[in-house]
Amino acid sequence: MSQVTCPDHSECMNTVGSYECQCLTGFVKNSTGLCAECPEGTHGTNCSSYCACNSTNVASCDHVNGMCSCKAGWEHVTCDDDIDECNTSRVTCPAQSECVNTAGSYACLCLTGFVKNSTGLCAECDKDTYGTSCSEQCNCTLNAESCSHVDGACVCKTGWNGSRCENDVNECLTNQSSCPGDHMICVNEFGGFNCTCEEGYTKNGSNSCIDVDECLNERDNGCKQECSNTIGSYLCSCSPGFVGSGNDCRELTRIGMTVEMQITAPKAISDNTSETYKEWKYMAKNALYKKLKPQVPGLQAVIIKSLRLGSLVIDYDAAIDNETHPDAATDLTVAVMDLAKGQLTIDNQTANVSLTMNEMKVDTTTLACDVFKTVTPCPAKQECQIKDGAPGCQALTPDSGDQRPLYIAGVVGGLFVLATVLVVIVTLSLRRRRASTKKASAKDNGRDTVPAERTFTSISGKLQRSSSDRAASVASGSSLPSSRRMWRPYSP
Ligand SMILES: [Ca+2]
Ligand SMILES: [Ca+2]
Repeated sequence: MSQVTCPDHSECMNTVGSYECQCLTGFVKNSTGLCAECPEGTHGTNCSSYCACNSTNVASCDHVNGMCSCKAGWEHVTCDDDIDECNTSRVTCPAQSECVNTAGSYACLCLTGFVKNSTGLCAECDKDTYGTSCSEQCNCTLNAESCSHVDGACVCKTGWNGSRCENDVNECLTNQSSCPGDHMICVNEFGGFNCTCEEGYTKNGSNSCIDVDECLNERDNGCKQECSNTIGSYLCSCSPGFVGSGNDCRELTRIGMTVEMQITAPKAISDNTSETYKEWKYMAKNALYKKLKPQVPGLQAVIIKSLRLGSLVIDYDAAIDNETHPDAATDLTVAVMDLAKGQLTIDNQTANVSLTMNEMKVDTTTLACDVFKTVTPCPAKQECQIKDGAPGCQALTPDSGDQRPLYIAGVVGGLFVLATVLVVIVTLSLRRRRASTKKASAKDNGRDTVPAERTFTSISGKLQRSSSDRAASVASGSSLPSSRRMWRPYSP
């Protein structure tokens, strides 16, 4: 009996009276009678079962037993479940990226603020972009130091704020200690601030201000005469010999005089640059000022011009204010005459004073008006006279100086008349004499000219009296008698 052979993928099954070639599980008879593998999606005996696999996610369905082989990324019996690769150790994303699971797969996405570069790695956004894939444009102003590559936040440079760094910070308001030094002033500036000094102060290093000595440089002060520095400012004052305040200075009348005293002064005062000289100058000034001032309210200053040895010689000016003290010249005259008669104390040494003014030695015999004239000349139509015991300028009386031309005319006229009368008298006398001589012939020629001589004698007598009047009045220092004034034009 011959052996029956069934085609591939089939097996022989004995039947009553015959046999049958039945397809194996997973195969089915096709139109040619051969067994072919189950069509896709079916399995089992005669491929009568449908695969239960997810058709999308399945790679293949076993045609015998219907088991699903899943595509990558999917799992479980029917391949319905996505595999979260990010949770497995199989996946490692590069730096600055994160793993993102997807249906059936995963992706490594760059973190916000990073973007994939040509090598596939994630690089930080350039300075002007930010956000996911660096797709946003930064909106900061130029005052920003940087723009966050993640969220675009502007990081401001020092001195600026605001979301776009568009606002200047006023450091002078926000930070009281911006300029901590004394006398410093905070000045706000765009993007910063500056510390300057108050007026009258200057920077000393970066953190302090010191006073400016405006007096050191003429450009820094407006003083016309003296300048003295003060903390934060300066003061103008008048030089010695001037009076007033600030720059309103008026020149004083200065009267020079020399005082000599027999006291012992150190030899060092012969060097006028020495400290001793300065010290003695100061003492001399104070001594003279204290001596004179009580008598001379108009005395504004004693200005020492020089000190000399011998034993001590002080050249100085007394500066008086005639304008506000009309009696200053009179007061000074009296005070100087008192000083010349009195004593002075310098350096605890008291001695008699020898005083010289304008080469005139002032002593007990000196006339007050002579001292006064040295102190101040009288204005026109006035002259020095003693009134109430003190010298001063007094207006000339109406019959004196201002009438002088009239008096000159009067005197000249008077003399002319007198001379004419004399000539007439002499002429008449001569004629009479000649006549009587003729009449008397040679009998009597002894007549003299006594009347004429007597007249001349009386004129020269008047002249002599006038000169002695003048001498007497000069000696007494009193006002001159009118006779002196009358004759003055003819005095040698
Ligand atoms: Ca600022
Ligand atoms: Ca100053």
